[in-house]
Amino acid sequence: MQADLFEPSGAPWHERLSAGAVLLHGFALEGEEALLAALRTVIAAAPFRKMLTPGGRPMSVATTSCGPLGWLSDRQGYRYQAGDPLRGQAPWPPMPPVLADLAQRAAAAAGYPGFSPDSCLINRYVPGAKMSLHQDKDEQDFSQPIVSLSLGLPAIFQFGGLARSDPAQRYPLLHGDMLVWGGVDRLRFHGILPIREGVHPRMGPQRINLTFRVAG
Ligand code: MD6
Ligand code: FE
Repeated sequence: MQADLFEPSGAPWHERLSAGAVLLHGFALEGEEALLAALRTVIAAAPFRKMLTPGGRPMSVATTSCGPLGWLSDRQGYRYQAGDPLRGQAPWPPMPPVLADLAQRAAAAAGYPGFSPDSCLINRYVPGAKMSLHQDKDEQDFSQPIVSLSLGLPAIFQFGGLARSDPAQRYPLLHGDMLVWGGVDRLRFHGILPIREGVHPRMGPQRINLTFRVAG
């Protein structure tokens, strides 16, 4: 247990970033083993692959998904799809209950009760990989939040405004942190700065981010 992530009471520290966004420090550390085992199952079934941006360039992160809908990017654009093109349009692996339950509990802790994701996008970053400023706007229903789980190497999260040119605040995201956002912040631009070199004691030289969504 990393005591410095917790208040003296032992309670995980919930940090409100804005009206609709809450950073739940260390929220996923309890039950970490089951969570990582579930993640390994998903990755073994549907391996990470590098998708192409609509412009035709490979993304610097490698991606897979679980749940009824998976997220895709290619020259046709971004979308959610029930079949995995890498595996002959086979269904994406089911979302492990331990992951769905964690996402639901995080959403509730952040003020979004009843969250029931139908998609979990999994991104793997090696040192140097990044995520440029973007909006998450491929989902059908913006009344539902997005719940993100960070594992492995630390990242700097950029939290911008509703216009790409708005100034962005920066927050570190550490192993076990969860970020929940929705409401008035649902369409804010955000991104991840290039991951710094390092080796995480549990995850090795990588960062894995899971984002849970109601996509369909
Ligand atoms: C990442 N996250 O943390 C990328 N999107 O690697 C996202 O793009 C993201 O963390 C929407 C909500 C939370 C997120
Ligand atoms: Fe995003």
